[in-house]
Amino acid sequence: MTEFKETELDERAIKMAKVLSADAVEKAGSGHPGSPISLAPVAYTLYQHFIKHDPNDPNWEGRDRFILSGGHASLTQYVQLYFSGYGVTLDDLKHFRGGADTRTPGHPEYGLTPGIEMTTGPLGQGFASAIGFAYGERFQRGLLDPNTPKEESPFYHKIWAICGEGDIEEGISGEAASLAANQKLGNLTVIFDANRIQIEGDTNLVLAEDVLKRFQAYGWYTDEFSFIQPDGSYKEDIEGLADVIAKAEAAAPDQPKLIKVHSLIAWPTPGKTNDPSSHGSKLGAEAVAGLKKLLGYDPEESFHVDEEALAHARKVAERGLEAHKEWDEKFDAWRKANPDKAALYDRLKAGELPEGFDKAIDDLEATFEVGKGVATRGASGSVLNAIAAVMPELWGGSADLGGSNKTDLKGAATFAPAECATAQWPNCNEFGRQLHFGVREFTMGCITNGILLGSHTRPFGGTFFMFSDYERSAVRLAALMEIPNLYIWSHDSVAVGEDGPTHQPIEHLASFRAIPQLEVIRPADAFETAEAYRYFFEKKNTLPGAMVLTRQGVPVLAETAAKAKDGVRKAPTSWSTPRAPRTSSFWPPVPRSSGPWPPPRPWPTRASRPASSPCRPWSGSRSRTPSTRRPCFRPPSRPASPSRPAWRCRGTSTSAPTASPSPSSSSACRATARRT
Ligand SMILES: Cc1ncc(C[n+]2csc(CCOP(=O)(O)OP(=O)(O)O)c2C)c(N)n1
Repeated sequence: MTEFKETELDERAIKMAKVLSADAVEKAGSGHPGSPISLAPVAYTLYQHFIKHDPNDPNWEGRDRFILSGGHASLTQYVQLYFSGYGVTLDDLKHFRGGADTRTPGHPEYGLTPGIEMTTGPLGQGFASAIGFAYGERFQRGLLDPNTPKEESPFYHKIWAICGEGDIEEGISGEAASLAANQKLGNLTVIFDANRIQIEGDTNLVLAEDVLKRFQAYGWYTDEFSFIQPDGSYKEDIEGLADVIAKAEAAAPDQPKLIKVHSLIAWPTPGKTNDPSSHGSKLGAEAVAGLKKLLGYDPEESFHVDEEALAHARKVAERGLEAHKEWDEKFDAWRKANPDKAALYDRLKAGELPEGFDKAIDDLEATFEVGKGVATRGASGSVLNAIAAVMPELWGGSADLGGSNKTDLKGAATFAPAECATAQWPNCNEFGRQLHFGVREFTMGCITNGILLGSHTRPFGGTFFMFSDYERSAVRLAALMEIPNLYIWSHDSVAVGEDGPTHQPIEHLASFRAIPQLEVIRPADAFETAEAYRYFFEKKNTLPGAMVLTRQGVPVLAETAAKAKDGVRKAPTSWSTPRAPRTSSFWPPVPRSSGPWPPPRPWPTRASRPASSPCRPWSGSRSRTPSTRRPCFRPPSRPASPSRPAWRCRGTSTSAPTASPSPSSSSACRATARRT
């Protein structure tokens, strides 16, 4: 039982949340009103009673994190941010989906709106990244405050998420849920809004299994609560819901929790309740008027604010301030008792590198032998191990290809509870830094995104370049959010050997290079690999980077020893006479099974010189347009990049993107056009 008692003002605030959501979509002319209307009591209960937050300081270190996995229901969150006093205004609600200048876009965007922890919209990713947030919480606490019982540590916090059937149907949620249970992520609670409606209608057609049993099998704690009463009536009993959540929190400290809430989409909108049309279209004037009448609002008035109910809801900010003050005391005591850790925290928070970072790379480079054949994946592994020695915040692993990707950190404990230990990985520790994702590339991308968003630490994840396809959607989201995820993609070309065409990346380089704000880095040799890492970590621009690395040995070049340091970050490095540079799309060259090695280079026969351009955005060969709108709510460790392509082209008030290739009007399919 909780001490949470629903008052008349709570009830009025929930009604207002429903009406404002309906009005916002109606004014925008499009959007997703159904779930924000029926989820209003759930979100209100979480924001008012469970989530520890300080609306006056959205980046407060001690806050709980909330992720709305079904980003289409963004008004669910925007209205609570307005109620809580995050600085989201009534005007912002009136400009929902309002083009480039809106702070309330169709789907929540990280860095744009205070209180939004992550960009969501691609279903399933919020769920999976919430698990990454929980990874980040634990690892960061292990770095900074490992010996304090977790709930007493200033670095302990909880992760809350709301998801819908769409998230549950996506395989990514199941993949990630499996890991979450293994990891005993007891600070994660997900509310599953089971309204049994999605765009095409009743979910019974496509989601027939008992979801809670499935999650129990993963090892989750599960429970359910219904607003639909046995007699068919509907009661938004938020006290009952709060009891179920509180019971879960108390009963399962070491298990992630899934609470299924049976609801009716858009309840109580006349003609639209439990109707799929309410999912993604405006309700229409008649239905909105009907909703307002039912809830005691004037149907003629839009965006009416019940000031008394709003003032009541805003009191959550006072409670947040109190919680923050208490936390400050705890934090100050921790600082005094742990000056070294406090210095580490300050460095991580500022996004700075440790003192020995350059030396670690310099010392490693001093061991490289010019002329020797070294696979760049091997060089990458050496760099990771060298910098890991001075960067305790660096952690990562692979999707079951650690030995091949060279992502193993020598001597590191595995990030997993001790009871997960295996013959191969006996050293498991809840604060370990070696990650194992299983064969789950997409999960790896989502979890590392969550780690970056939820902590100040620096994760990396490896797989074969071929299987980066599985991870692509999370990579794209990292690029969109401008978070410096690090992908280590080895076996970069047709030269993967005997595995054959299923393992040969062909279009991958071009397709990943087409993702705006993803820095695809393909170093030519060991020196360029080391320098690419140096630059990736040292630059303040925090875009994600993909290291595309060879399986096979490639010669360590004398030229790069001298020039790679400047070369990776500037214009292409030249090896021969200064003619028009010609960047190689098939560099490094592929070793041939017979014939001389290295093979004769084709370039000198042409009127051009070879040049290495391991990362096109770094050498300035891809144009960027300045951002139309600066993100405003990011912690110092996650600054935005200085210039950004026009990802944010939405609505009518921005020009078309220029950073991404525009399809030719005459050839929707270029390959077909070329053939015909
Ligand atoms: C990966 C992905 N595929 C498709 C969509 C388009 N889409 C948006 S919402 C939705 C249906 C979601 O249903 P549900 O989670 O039940 O949401 P509710 O109807 O309860 O709002 C779909 C298919 C998407 N956003 N992400």
